[in-house]
Amino acid sequence: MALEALIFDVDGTLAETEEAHRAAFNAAFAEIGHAKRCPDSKHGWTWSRDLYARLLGVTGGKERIAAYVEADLGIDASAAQQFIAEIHGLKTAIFTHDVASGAVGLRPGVAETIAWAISRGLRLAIATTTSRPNVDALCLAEFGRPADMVFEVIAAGDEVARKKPAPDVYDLALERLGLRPEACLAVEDSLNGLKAAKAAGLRCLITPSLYTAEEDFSGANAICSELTPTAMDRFLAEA
Ligand code: XBP
Ligand code: MG
Repeated sequence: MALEALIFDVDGTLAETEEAHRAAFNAAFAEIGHAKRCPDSKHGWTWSRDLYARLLGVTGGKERIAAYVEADLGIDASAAQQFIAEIHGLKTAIFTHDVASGAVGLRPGVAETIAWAISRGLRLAIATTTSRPNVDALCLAEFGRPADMVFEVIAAGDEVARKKPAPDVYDLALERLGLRPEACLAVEDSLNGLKAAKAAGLRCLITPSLYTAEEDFSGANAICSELTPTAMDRFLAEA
């Protein structure tokens, strides 16, 4: 079946955003004054790169905070849902502010690949675990246009019941596109994303990112260090 649409992941794929997310989490923890709200913890509510690399195994910012609260503080996250939501709301505000300044930037080749897709009449979609405000802030800063002026369809984390590696967000993108999985290609950076795309019946091209370079992508249809029009032409030629 001919390729009709590209469905992009956001964090780590369109842009190396996870260091900006980590900084925003840490700034939110500091601002909320967690020490006043929770007992001291062995990590002191500061997520180092190594700790964040481990926490990224949990997709979704709220879910990630909940996993940390339970593992680090030994607190039942279900009893801290309002506190977690408050932290995550502040974190998202800090992240979108930082991204809006243009501090993150698209990964090399992404803008050219999107232009390549448009020139070939391919439809463009997003399937991401991150929160919609983050997608909007990134697109406005990096494409100079709102996200829905760049991508025809956007499926974001909080719109579905289960986040990646579940297929839900890809299923939602396919439903909104009105396309079968065989007509689309997912572009991802992580094993959780690869699993989600495959579970939705999609072929998946992987561009490993800062935090996923060591992951096992043996089930991917293609792996390339950078997303470029040449990589896309090669994928189509070999598909
Ligand atoms: C990556 C994620 C997100 C981000 C943080 O999403 O798992 O949770 O790390 O964003 P993807 P939120 O790679 O699917 O784009 O705090 O908004 O969840
Ligand atoms: Mg990603």
